[in-house]
Amino acid sequence: MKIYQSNEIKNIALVGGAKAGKTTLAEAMLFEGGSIKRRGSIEDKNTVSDYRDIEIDKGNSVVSTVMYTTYNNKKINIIDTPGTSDYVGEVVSALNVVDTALLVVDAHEGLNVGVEIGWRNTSRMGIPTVFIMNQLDHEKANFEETLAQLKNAYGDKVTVAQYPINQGPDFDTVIDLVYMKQIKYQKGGGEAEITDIPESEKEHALEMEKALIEAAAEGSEELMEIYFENDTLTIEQLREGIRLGIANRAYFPVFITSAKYCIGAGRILDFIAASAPRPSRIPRVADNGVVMNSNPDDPTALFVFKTEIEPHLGEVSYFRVYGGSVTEGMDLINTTNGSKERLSQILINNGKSREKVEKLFAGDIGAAIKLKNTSTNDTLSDASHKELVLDKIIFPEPIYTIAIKAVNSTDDEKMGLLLNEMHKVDPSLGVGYSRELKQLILSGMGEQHINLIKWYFDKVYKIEFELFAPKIPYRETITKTAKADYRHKKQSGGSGQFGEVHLMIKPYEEGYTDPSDFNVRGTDEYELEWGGKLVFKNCIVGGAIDTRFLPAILKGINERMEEGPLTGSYARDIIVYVYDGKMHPVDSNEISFKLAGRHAFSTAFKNAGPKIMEPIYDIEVLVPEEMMGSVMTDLQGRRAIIMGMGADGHYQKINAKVPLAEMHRYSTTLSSLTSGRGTFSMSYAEYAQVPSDVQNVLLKKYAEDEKED
Ligand SMILES: Nc1nc2c(ncn2[C@@H]2O[C@H](COP(=O)(O)OP(=O)(O)OP(=O)(O)O)[C@@H](O)[C@H]2O)c(=O)[nH]1
Ligand SMILES: [Mg+2]
Repeated sequence: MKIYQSNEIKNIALVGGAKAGKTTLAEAMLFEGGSIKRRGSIEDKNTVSDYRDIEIDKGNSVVSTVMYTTYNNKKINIIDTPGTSDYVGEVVSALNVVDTALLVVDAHEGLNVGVEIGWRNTSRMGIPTVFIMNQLDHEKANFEETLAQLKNAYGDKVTVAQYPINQGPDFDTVIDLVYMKQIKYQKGGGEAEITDIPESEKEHALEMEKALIEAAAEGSEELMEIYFENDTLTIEQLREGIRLGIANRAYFPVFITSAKYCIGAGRILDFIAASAPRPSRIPRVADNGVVMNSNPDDPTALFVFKTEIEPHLGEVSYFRVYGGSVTEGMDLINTTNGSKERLSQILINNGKSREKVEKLFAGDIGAAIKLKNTSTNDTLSDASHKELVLDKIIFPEPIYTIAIKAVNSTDDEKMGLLLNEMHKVDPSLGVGYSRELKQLILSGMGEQHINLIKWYFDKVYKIEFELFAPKIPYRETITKTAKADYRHKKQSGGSGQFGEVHLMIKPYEEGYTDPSDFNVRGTDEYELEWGGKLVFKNCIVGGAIDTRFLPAILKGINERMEEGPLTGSYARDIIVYVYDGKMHPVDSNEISFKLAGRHAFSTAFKNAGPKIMEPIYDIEVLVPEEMMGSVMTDLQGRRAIIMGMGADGHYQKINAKVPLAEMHRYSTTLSSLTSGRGTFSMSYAEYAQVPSDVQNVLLKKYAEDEKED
């Protein structure tokens, strides 16, 4: 394998909606680049990209696949991503390490939700984007309509580079506006026939070329001047303009293909090799502010963007080189966690087939196996650059949570280990045991994401499990002041137990004042592990209780705070004034005061207008205008408080505060209300008191559960 220099490398990701043809297009590109001799297909379950058992079983991509081919002396690294929106974590990690996105649009579906999500991700991350309109061979393919939709949604910067002469089942010929030639492809790939544009097409082609040249001229001021002067650009100037325009996201070319018949894939490689941004165009910043531009003269720095566990091989860590070069056998330091790693082998992949290489230069993508202590998002650097920690991928926040339990409790431990492994491979999947809820919680991007876990447990690990709605982490608090006292007294044989505590509790709020009738002698403020505060005040006068018993009283109160008197949930935001009590010269001890403190606190709590609090989330929903009505009605049914609404491109954005208890399976509901077009994100906002009708329901349920136990 030839070793490619930094300026001979291009990195692209295929993104877009499910079934647009990304995997098939990747296959066609590998074929045209000469990396494979035969093209596989989704139907025959033998593509390079969809090689995993789960992908063969489901007939679509589930995780991203790293591949490469070569064209015109360039190495083109291709990452094929899954289109199903629940697998967006894979798309985000791929977009983090490529310099161009190919956004694949299905020519008969037109602008669908997959294209919209692809566009949103590439624009949010500022990735140069090329549209590939695929499936031009489809009997319902409609180039003009699809183009109009793209222009309408994303503006005139969407400009055609090619248009079809014969779309539909006979599709094989295009007019290429960069070359100003007609290209007739062979169905199945191979050498295309390039001829002059026929007379009948000339006028139309010139008109279309003009739009392309205008768009390209906007690439730089210099080109703009040349264009004004000469009214045209030379092909070199045109290419330069296209290159600059793409890199700056000022221009989004549209190419057309039929991946199924291998039409157009070679031309795309040709275009990528010539005009797609170089690796140096998209820098990665390090924690210390150093900007890594994939420069081969910089110190070596690798960023791990993906981890996979392969049968017989173990952990495979995919990385991009952001500085210097990496050679086989090199010793590196994982600057994220400080451990040493040796790259015993460097691999480059085409799906499941791999070859060893001796060296990779900055900008390139490769893989390492059997690293000892390295995960996705870690940096591996030259040992003399311990401070070089590259910016991490920010994975989307999970929006779907579910509790999981093995049917057979002997599987519990194995299940926990497997889930942790799955999290390592897919950081957008959250796994954690909640001590508070006493449930193992999975969180992800939607029901389909969780279904992947189901698939692995059913088909591969043969572990039976159940899924439940996760419990809600309620809190308890008080709304008014109350006093209580408790005497703990026990006389059994020898020494007895005695402790008496008088206390008052009051809701904690910022800027509170102490009542004037107490003489506060000491204040301890605790930030509770589960949020909120406990403030403990010693107001004892005349030595009614020894100070040495105060920690025991606090302990008793703390125990009750951990298991609130209403529903057993954590209590928060309470000030306790211990102002009186009694001791016995012989029988008083810590346990007595702990119990007295605990009981006095419980009684006071029940008389202090106790309230259940629930977690509230900020949610942001994006929906097409015409679907606003049904989405709003649904939100109102979820006790949502609408905080704002407004246009966001072609969408409406709704910001609302919604109780977590009402958000269960919201992603599934939103998807069915909007035919998959609505998306949302959510993040924890605050705790708020539940309305009294909800509180009554919760109290009743708690009482019933207690009875059952
Ligand atoms: N007619 C026609 N069918 C195509 C074309 N490209 C792909 N297909 C078919 O469309 C279906 C989906 O193709 P894939 O390549 O799996 O699409 P994808 O975009 O990778 O889909 P996901 O992995 O689910 O995101 C398969 O049945 C393909 O054979 C094309 O150019 N023309
Ligand atoms: Mg695919």
